[in-house]
Amino acid sequence: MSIAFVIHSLEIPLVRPFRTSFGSQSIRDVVLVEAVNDSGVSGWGECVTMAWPGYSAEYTRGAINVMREFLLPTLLPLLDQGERGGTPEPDSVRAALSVMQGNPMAKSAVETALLDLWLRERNLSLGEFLGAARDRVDCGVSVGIPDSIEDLMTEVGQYVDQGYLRIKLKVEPGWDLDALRAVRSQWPEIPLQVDANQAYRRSDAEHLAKFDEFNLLLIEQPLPEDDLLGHTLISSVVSTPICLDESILSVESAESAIEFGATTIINIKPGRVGGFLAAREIHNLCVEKSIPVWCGGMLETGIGRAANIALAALPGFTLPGDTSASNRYYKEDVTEPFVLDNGQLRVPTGPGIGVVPIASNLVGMSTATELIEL
Ligand code: NPG
Repeated sequence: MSIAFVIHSLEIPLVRPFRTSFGSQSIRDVVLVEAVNDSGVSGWGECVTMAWPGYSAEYTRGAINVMREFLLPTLLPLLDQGERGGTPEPDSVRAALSVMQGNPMAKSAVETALLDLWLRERNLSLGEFLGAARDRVDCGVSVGIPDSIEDLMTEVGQYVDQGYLRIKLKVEPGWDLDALRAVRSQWPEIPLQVDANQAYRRSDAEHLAKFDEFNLLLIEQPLPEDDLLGHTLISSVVSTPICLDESILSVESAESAIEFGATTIINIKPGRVGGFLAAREIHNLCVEKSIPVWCGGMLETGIGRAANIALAALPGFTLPGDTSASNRYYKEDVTEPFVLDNGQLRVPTGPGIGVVPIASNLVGMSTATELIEL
């Protein structure tokens, strides 16, 4: 048994530019990792980096480099052992990758491709493997920073009409209270939350407290990633629950943030925490500590989306995720599209992540393909 890896670089236009406090993108730079066993079965993982290090330190070209130069070669002894035992066990893959520091998105893509392959060989779905408790998940939608309040109202109106169960507004200093006021006056009841992507500072506590009047589910990541104390401090001034995203990098940082009073809700993204095994551990910790969790999104294609939806079906995911339908992002997805049904998406039930790329879409969207045989 040998495993070959193919790194697929794709570019897919977004249906509309997505602007956040860290920048704007109109084309999604996607990397798919394919792990192929010698029976020709492929497992797939999506790397959620962006082209530039705006959300976190990782970025796409760096991620490809670290996979090629370090992560895949690190797996070599494990894959050699696999000659007798097949695709390596998910825990061994995770342990082998953990000797390299950081780079959680690149690690998650490699780990997920091998996990998907391992599950397909066993005819087991990712949802079953992770412990999914439901067959559909509630979906929210994340609304980028538009050019005007008018554009915001049009975009939110479309999502409400499509049936999304919760709206998340991207905010930053200068684009917050007016946007919230406008959306709340039109939709007084809709579950609403905001995401600042680290754009505020401790000195903005009083300003953030003004968000309280809009009856938000949560304020996501108002302060920089490493400012846990700052989040604890603003929690004493702001009544709306604080939810951490960028700050939560591992089960240990999740536990620290919870114990420290820096967060009462957690956004779990497999890419940010280094894979689905780590994501499940954080979920389990949060269930034990009665901390609600929800599944974040990174503008994934159907490959990453399928896996995220399996995760979002775990019992502790009690808030709608950023797990929107394919047409929220792309005119054409790389897989068969995920279609919203009553505000929900169906958890894939096929082996592994349950979906594969459509071959012609993969070719049409491809900018580079690299074969790595270890
Ligand atoms: O629906 O996938 C989605 C987008 C959700 O807002 C969203 N993601 O900060 O959470 C985020 C943001 C993001 C997108 C971050 C792309 C990084 C890259």
